[in-house]
Amino acid sequence: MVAVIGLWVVAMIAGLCWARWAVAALTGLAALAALLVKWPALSQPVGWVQLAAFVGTPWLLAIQRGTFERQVKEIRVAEATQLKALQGIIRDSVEMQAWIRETEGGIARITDLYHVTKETARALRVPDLFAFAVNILPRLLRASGLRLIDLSLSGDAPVVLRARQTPDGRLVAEEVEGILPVEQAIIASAAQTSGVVSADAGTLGCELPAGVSRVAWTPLWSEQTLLGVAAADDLPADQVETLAIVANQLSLQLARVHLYQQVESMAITDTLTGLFVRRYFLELATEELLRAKRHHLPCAFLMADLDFFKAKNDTYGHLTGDVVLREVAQLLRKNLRGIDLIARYGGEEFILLLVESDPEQARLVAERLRQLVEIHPIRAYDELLSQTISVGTACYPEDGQELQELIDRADHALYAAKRAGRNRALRWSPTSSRLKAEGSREETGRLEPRT
Ligand code: GH3
Ligand code: MG
Ligand code: MG
Repeated sequence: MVAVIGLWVVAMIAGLCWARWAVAALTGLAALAALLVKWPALSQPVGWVQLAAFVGTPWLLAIQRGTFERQVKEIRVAEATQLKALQGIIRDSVEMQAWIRETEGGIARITDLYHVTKETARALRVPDLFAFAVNILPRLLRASGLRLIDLSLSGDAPVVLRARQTPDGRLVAEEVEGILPVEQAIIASAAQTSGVVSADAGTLGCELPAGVSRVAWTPLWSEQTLLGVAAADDLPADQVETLAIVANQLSLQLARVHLYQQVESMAITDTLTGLFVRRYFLELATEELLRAKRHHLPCAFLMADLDFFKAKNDTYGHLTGDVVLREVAQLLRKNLRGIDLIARYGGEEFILLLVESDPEQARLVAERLRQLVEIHPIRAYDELLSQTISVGTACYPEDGQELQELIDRADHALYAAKRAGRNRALRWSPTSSRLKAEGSREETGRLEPRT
């Protein structure tokens, strides 16, 4: 009986362990042993029930264990699927974060570029353009210095604007006289390039500024015209593309500024003589007279008119007359100081403002200019001509206080010079104004008309 129970217990354990062959063998053995010891009594129906329970319980346990094993397996499979899905989600989210970071970087660059355009688009002059660029560019470029070379002034030397990095990372405009050898080398190579070039002292063949080991530069082209060059000192290699993008913006803005300056200069410059127009002269003279009043400084207004110019036109034609007019205008301008003003006031009449000049200085200048024109031979097409001018002068503060009054009096003095025989310079006096008044009355009676 003990063996029967022992076999049954082992069969139960095998059932627990889901060892189906062992359960079958052990329950078979246990049933056989039970039949041998005649337990249960199979003559009674209850005996069959007992035998069935005896043999069935290890199988029930085994079935339970099997179900449990299957469920565990299913759960593990589900877990593995979920884990895989989770890993996929984590990978996607990492990729998404990297993309967001990259997109944010791109947006920041586009925003900065937008700011470069917005800032520099306000500039109307090249120095303003550079100042605005210097303000915004440290956000885009990690350069230790910036240079903008303006090549627009045909004939004149290039204009170089420079900025250096301060220890706090800002770029600050730097004043250096003249063009440095590195800038000369950059200008020389710019016309042959179209993109960003980066070079050290050895490649450039000249010394670099102290503390600079490399310079990157790019020409600023507008269609077929080289407007200038943008250069960055010690620019990291990964920023070359950014410099190219910035340079693209700068060339657009530089072209716009040049166009603005051209239009502005056309509006204030007389096309035939290259002198200022009357309106612009009056604007500048108003300022200058105010300054003279503020600082108690003298100044003088000169009105100069070509003598018998109508006859020259009539004899040689208007084209020749134009050449004479232009020559006289240039002669007068070249023989004035840079601070003095000269403009074409009317047809063949010029107005001059001699800054900080007293009556004696004004007399000397007027006489010198008159003589210069008189002795200057003028080549106009096939003709070699001469020309004289008459000059009237009015001095501040002695001859008048207000701009129009001074101009009128210089004109009265000019009238007096014409009446006195032309080719002479006279200063205003009350007599000249009287003469002019009488002349005007006579002119209405058609005595001697004057321009
Ligand atoms: P005056 O000595 O009194 O000044 O005599 P004028 O002949 O110079 O003076 P007038 O006023 O009789 O003539 C001025 C002439 O200047 C008439 C006009 O045709 C000429 N003129 C004005 N503007 C121009 C110009 O742009 N080109 C040319 N070729 N002639 C001009
Ligand atoms: Mg004249
Ligand atoms: Mg005239």
